[in-house]
Amino acid sequence: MGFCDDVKAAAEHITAAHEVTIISHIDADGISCETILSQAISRYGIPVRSVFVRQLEPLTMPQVPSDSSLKIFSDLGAGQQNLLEERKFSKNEILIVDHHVSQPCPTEYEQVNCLPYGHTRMSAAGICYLIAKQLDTANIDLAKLAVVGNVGDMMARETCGLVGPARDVIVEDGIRHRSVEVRKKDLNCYGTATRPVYLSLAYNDDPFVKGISNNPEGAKQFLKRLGIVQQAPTGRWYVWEELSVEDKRTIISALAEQLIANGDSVDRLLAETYGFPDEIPRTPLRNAQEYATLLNSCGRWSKPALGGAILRGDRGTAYREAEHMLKNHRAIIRDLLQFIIETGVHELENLQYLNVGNRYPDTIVGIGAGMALSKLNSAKPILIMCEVPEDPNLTKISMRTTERVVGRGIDLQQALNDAAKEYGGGGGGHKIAAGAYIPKPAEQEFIIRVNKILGEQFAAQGSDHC
Ligand SMILES: [Mn+2]
Repeated sequence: MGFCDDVKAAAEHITAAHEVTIISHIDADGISCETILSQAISRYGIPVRSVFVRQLEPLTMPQVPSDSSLKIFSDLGAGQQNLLEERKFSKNEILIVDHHVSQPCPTEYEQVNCLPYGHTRMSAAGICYLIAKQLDTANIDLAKLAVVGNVGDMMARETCGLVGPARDVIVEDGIRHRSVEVRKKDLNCYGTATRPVYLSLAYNDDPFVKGISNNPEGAKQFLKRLGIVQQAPTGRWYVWEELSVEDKRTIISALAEQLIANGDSVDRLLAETYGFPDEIPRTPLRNAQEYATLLNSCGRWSKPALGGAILRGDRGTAYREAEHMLKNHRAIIRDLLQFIIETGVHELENLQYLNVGNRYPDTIVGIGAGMALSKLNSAKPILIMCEVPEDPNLTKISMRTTERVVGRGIDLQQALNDAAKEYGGGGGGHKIAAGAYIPKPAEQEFIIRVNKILGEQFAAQGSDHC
C-alpha cells in the first residue's frame, strides 16, 4: 500500500460513516485541518461536528465523545493511540490523519500519515486536503487552506519554499484554482502584507544582515540610500507587496551585496512565497505566513473556531474579532520579550534558560523565546519554563534555536524527548522548536540533562559551537 492508497482508504472510510466528529489541534495547521475536513465532509452530505484540543492527553480525552460517530483525529493522534485504546475505541470508529511520529499500539487504528512514506515536509492539513480532493475534485478551493496549514507548521522554512506533494500537488491546485499565487525568488521575510518595509527588514534575522536586522533605523536609512519611496503622500508606510518589481529587485540586490560584503551566506535571502490574490490588500490574509499567524493567535487564545470561521470565508465579525486578538497577541508577546531581555537568562555551556512562572500564558511562551533569541546569544538554544494552569505539578518547557545551530547538529525535539522521558514526561516538535512537560520538582536536574544532551549533539557533529 502506498500513501495514495491510504488517502483513498480514508476517503472510503469517511463516505461509509453516517456521522463524523473531528478532533483537531488548535494551531494553524490543526485549524486548517478541521476546516478542510469539515467542509469536504458536509459537502458530501454527512453531518459533522468538531472539537478542538490543545493536545491529546488524559486531561483533554473527555472532550472526545463516546457516540457512534466516526472520530477523525487530525494533526494529532498518531503519538497518542494508547489513549484511544484505553478509551476502548474500536478500529472502525477511528481515523487518524497526522504527520507526527506514530506510536506502536496493539490495536491497529486506521491512519493516514505521510511520514512513513518519506514525505517529511507535509503537514496534516496537506493530508486532509488530499482526502478532501479524493472525496470530490471540486474541493480544489480548499488547497489554499492547506497551503496556510503547511506554512503555519513551518514546512516551507528550511527549504525556503514548500517541496514534495505539498508543492507539486497542493500549491499547483491552488494556482489552477487561482486562489494561490506563487512568488518565486521573493524576499524571505515576514510581514510583507502588513508591515512597513523597513520594519519587515529590521524584524528579519534569517538571514541576519548586519546594520539592518534588529535595527529599524538602520533599515530605514538603507532604503533611503537606495532611493526607495517608503511612504505614500498621505504618510502611510508602504508594505513590501505594494512595491514595484524594480524596487524589490533593487532592495534584494543591495541586501545580497551587504551579506557578501560581510562574508555571510546569501542562501536564505530568497524564498518561494505564497500569496492570496483574492484577499483584501494589506491584511494578514494576503499571504500564507501572516494568515497562519492570525490562525495561531486565535488558537493560542482559546478561539480556534474563530480561525475556522475566517477560513470558511467570514470577513465580517469573525475577522474583526481575530484582528483584535492578533493585536493583543502581539502586544503580550512584545511584553514577554521585554521581560525576557530585562530579566536576563542563565547561561550554561550549551543553552540559556529562564523561568517565567505564571506571568504569561503557556501558549505563547515558546513564541517569545524564539523572538528573544535574536536579541540574545543566538548560538545557544534558549529554554524557557513556565507554569501549566491546569496542573500545578507540571512545568512546560519551550525551546527554540536557529537554522544555523540546527545545521551544527542540534535537534531540540530529540533532546527534549530523550530528557523528558527520563522524568516520565513527554516532548514533541521539530529540530528548531520543541516543547515538553516535566514534573515541576525535576526542573533543575532536567535543564542540566538537556544541556548535556545538546553538548553530545554538538560533539557528534564535531562543531565548536559558541
Ligand atoms: Mn501539524
